[in-house]
Amino acid sequence: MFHVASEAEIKGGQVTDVYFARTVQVLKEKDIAKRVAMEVVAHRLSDDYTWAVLAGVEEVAALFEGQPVDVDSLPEGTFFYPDEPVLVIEGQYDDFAVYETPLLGLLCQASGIATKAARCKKLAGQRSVISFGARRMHPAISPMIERNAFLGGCDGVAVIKSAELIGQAPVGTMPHALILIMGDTVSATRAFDEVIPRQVKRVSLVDTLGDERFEALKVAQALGKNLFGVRLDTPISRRGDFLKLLEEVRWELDLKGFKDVQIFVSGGIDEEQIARLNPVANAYGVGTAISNAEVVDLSLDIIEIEGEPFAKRGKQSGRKQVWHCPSCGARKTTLAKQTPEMCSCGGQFKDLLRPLLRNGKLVAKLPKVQKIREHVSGQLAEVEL
Ligand code: PCP
Repeated sequence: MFHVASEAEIKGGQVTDVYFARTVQVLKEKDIAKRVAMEVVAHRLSDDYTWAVLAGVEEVAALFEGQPVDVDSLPEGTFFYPDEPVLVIEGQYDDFAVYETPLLGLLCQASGIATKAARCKKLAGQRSVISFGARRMHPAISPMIERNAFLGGCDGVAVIKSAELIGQAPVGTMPHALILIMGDTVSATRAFDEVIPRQVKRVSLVDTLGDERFEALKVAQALGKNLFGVRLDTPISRRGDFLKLLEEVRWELDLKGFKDVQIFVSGGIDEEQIARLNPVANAYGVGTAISNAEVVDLSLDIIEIEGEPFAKRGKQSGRKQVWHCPSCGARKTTLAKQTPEMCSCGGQFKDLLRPLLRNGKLVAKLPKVQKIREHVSGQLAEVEL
């Protein structure tokens, strides 16, 4: 029905670029079986990003479970920098060659989404950032998109299936359709308040039929204490200076005693908008900017053959380790068998690349997505954008 690969097809190595399958054919035909080590690295990050968030590791573990390979990885949610190996895989090349395509697909997209979510959350600070972008992408991957938006920093996700995957309640306000069908904002908001379970915050959409300022006052007067907030998704043709519009709505709500009513904005929200609207906005619905985030340009390359360092031009050969100083945040990449001296700050470097699978058996305890989100948020507090 849908043009997507099944889990069995992905695990079965069918989602691969044909030249990998042909390479395996050649090696088998020529009876060449080489044990190699390969590493996943981003040699550059998009735009002016200095760091990225590694995501997709849980799915990579699922991809290689049962395969005769050893995999080491940075823990999911770990921040990484250009030229740092984030994952290393070792085995007989023709045993896992076809998995390069899904491996990179799982890491590149998930890390792009998690990184963008983290950047948006860094800018929004305590203000909520809700993932609203599933409708911009193929529904088969909505849970993946929103899981990584959540671990990257989003405070909630909109899609029911995604929320189930991360063990959270889905977050949503109301669509324009409800107001159009009910005929006006107050009747729609009242109906929502009468029908929807109490624990769901009442956020009324106030840009459908009339001026946001007057619509916001009407629903505030209609619902009183039951109204948690108003959402402005003002059409571009009417948006003008959106900050000025938000300030006006805030002013009138406060003037009429509705100081607690929160202002939620959505529609074309990205980092720049968040930085600009923060003085008034209390929460953001971010769609395309996160769900369609630029992928992280990760590549997988051979660094050792039969234990001997060997790599293509432009690539440093040999197995490496990534070190982090918990005291000052300094990073170091060394050959795997080397241990760095003490950090110049006096701190002790800690190794970050850890065993994930041994001969296809999971040897790492995979953290819950909430734990990964906390790991991200801890690092986010230590870095600048
Ligand atoms: C959209 C809907 C999405 C938001 C905007 C994402 O509003 O609420 O979640 O937008 P973005 O991709 O630009 O960030 P409408 O399509 O106007 O929708 P609705 O009436 O469904 O709220």
